[in-house]
Amino acid sequence: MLRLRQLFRDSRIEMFRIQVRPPHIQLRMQKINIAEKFARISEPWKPRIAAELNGQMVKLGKFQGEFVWHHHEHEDELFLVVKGRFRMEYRDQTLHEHHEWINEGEFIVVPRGVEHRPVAEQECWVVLFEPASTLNTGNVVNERTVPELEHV
Ligand code: NI
Repeated sequence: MLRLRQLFRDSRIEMFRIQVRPPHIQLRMQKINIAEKFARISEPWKPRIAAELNGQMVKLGKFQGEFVWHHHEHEDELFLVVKGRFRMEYRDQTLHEHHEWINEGEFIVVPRGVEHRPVAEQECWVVLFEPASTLNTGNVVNERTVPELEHV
């Protein structure tokens, strides 16, 4: 009886072992606590990589003040506000401007080619979802450009 129980236990361990995935996959499956990650970010306009999937990145960024006018030639960008709010400003080829407030719990997708500038009067926490190739300042390169993003 004892032997049988032992055998059963061993076979369960064996089954479990088969189901365990290689370490790099296990790492990807770690859950992300958004508030915890944002607590580690101090500088505004410097998004950090929280996760990657299907060639896209989930980035976390603090917005405060005015960003730069820019557009992205090839990428659509998703902005999801998890704390605070920000104003997304747009302008077309005739330089006609309009804007929209994105509040906590809301998101917006800015299509490729659309000139935009996020402005946050107070600190705002934003989750960005966009292709890995997306440069934060798009077609513009200046002091706000972060060519290589760090993980958080
Ligand atoms: Ni952009």
